Amino acid sequence: MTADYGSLAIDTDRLLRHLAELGDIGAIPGTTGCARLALTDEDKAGRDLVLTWMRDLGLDIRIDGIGNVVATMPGEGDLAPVMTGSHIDTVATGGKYDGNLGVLAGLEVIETVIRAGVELPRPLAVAFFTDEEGARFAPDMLGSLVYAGGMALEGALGIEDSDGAVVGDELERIGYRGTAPTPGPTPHAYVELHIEQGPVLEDAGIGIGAVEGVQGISWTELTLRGQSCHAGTTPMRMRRDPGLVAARICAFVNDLALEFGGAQVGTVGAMTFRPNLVNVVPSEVTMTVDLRNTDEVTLRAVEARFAAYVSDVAEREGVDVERRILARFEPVDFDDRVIESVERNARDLGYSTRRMPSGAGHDAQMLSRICPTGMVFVPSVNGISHNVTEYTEPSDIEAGANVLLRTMLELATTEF
Ligand code: HGY
Ligand code: MN
Ligand code: MN
Repeated sequence: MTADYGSLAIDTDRLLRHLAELGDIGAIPGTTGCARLALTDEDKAGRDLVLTWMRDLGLDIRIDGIGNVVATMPGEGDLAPVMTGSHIDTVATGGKYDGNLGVLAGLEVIETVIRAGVELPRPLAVAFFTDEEGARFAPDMLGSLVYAGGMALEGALGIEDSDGAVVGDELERIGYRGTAPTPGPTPHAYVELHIEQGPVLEDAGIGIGAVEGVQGISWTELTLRGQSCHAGTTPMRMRRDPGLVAARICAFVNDLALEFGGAQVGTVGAMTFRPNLVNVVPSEVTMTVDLRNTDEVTLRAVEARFAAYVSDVAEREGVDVERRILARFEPVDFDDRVIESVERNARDLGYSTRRMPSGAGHDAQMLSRICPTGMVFVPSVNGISHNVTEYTEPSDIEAGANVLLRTMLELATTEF
């Protein structure tokens, strides 16, 4: 039987104010979106603001070598905290909720507990992890991967973006290359609130997702090299056109996902032609391919089909291929005890709930390597995310944050 916290609830207006204030940093003019790519000046400004709120609560702050920030309720004893958190970096066309909601709702939970004077056997902590999006520095979930011991700090610090900027230098530049060691301390448990970013909860009219796990992710960068030549004088039979190969690959990725069906998705999100001129057959094309599936065996079969097709179509067109793996994470299953806690607390609070996998990657998938982990989802309006129109209703935000509060309190009094 879980302790009775009566009517303890978060302060919804305070949380909405924090979301709006953070969303104003990197705001994209004329839209409701924001752009705070990892380790940019905008990311720094967002970090500084959230750190101010953490310090205002008197939390113990820990910044590690990859720039992860963990804020823990002060107190005696050295029991591992129940941790929550997410990320505050965004994609270039981001919304105000992806990642931000998990960090600010975590902060709100801690402020609610402190103000209510709730005594707990172990502290609560809230974190924001560096470069969750992977949109500037791949792989995604970089900070939480290092925190969980999945990547050595030295390797992470050397990662470059497409302009040659280096993670370690950018962390120095924005003042977030911390001294706390990595991997980070193992939490007692980790639970993350996040917008669903897809249509499932909204379509089902359900308010709370008890997330079972995260699907596998496979990111590949292809560099296709042919021969630039005159668009007017060069007969088609003479061409070695990487643009044609890229276009065929783009169509194939879509057809492959439809052929496998089920959870399979495939995306070509970035493509750069060089020299990118109207009257020049391109010499080189760089493109990215994102493949995901909830099942590892199926994902590997899809990757094999994709790799074989790329080799075949490039050879037919006399184009050379260079491949670079940007990210590869197997599907993860969350801890049943945490999933059940999310479900129980959602029901106790009167919310509808269902179990579901996550289509998006999350820091929770890295924390699940080191401690009992789960997630709480709330609906995305029109199932849209990674888009400036991303939106979640205040009532759903309130519901998600209160389920997070109750789940964290329960985990704090649960021995695993
Ligand atoms: O790519 C993802 O799923 C996450 O948004 N980083
Ligand atoms: Mn996210
Ligand atoms: Mn995202």
